[in-house]
Amino acid sequence: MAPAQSRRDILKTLGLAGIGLSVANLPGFTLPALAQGETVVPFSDFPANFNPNPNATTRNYDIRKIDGPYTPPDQFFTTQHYGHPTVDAASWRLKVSGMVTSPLSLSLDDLKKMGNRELIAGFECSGNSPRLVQGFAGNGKWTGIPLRLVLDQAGVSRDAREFVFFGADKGQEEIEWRTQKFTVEQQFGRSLTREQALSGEPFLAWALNGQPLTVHQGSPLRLLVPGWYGVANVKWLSNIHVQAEPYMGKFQTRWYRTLREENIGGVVMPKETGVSKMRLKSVIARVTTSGNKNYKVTGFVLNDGTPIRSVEVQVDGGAWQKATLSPDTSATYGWKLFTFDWNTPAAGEHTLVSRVTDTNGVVQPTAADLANKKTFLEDNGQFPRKITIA
Ligand SMILES: Nc1nc2c(c(=O)[nH]1)N[C@H]1C(S)=C(S)[C@@H](COP(=O)(O)O)O[C@H]1N2
Ligand SMILES: [Mo]
Repeated sequence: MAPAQSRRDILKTLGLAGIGLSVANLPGFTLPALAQGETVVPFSDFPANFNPNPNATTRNYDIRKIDGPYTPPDQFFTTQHYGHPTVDAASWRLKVSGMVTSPLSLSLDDLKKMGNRELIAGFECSGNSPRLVQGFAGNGKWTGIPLRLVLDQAGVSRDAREFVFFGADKGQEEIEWRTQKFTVEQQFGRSLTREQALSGEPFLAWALNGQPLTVHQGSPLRLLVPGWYGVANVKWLSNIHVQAEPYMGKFQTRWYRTLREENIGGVVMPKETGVSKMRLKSVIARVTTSGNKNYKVTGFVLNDGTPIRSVEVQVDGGAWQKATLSPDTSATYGWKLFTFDWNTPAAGEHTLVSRVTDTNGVVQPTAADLANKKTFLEDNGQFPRKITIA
């Protein structure tokens, strides 16, 4: 078993120890920062080969390091399909084209003149799972403006139905059609329906936690669709194209869908759905102790913004016990942190698992409940963790 990680070790990993900063005096770091003398108890099922940086442009967040409501920008998970495009901030423009009365070409300064709002939103990649120790998730305070302001300025035509968001990143793709194959250069693109795009919720962000977006985060501008899986949050946003017909691009209609078997009218059928809103998930992120035989379990909840009724923790298959939701993370679309006091567990190995229920009565499924899901995206199953108490 690996030795327990001390508060100082955690600060070291965060790169703060050497510059004399402590968790306590960082902004926003209230619950669940480690208190003096608290140590992290290692999970015995945490993969020894966990690699937070598998390649130059991908980063997993090590959720054991959750230290407050917001994920530090330099630790926010990151991933994309075509690598990082080169975007020249000075000549970059956000274009709005298609079925609008006034096509637009806006600089970042033009956008900043339209307002300055904050949005607290967390998200996970729809591919986040136990395999990644749930590290493809994070929570941020974003600065920007509602998408609606830009669309209103452009004047959306009455017959417009579909809003396509293109990133500046592109790649070569083979498109199969019947017996033919076409090689095309394609920009990353995702779409929203008219109702979704004009709802007032989608957001155009240029800063994360008060700092301009990094290249990883999609500088200079990205879309955020609160409550949706990460794929909706188009980075390096360069063009919004408004059209009447559904957008059929690869990342809209082929890569980001889920195949389930469902009973439809008495017949079990395959059913394919597009990845959209985040499915209700809770995750145990870490266990800490102050060395007095009492342990604290901390985790997060992500979902589509529906209020949460309860989070419960189960130890070794026993009764479900209520966890406490942190008052520091009550924003509708932010992740919700929870804690659970686990007092005087016996020495030996234990299994901990959490489950969340929303106010509609939807309960986080078990892995067994998800057996009808054939493809791996949208894995919101309960996430058991193993831990050894000395
Ligand atoms: N332009 C562009 N935006 C993109 C992607 C991409 O490949 N290109 N990947 C999406 C996916 S699948 C995810 S999970 C999130 C990741 O955002 P992050 O790197 O800021 O965490 O970006 C989304 N936005
Ligand atoms: Mo993703």
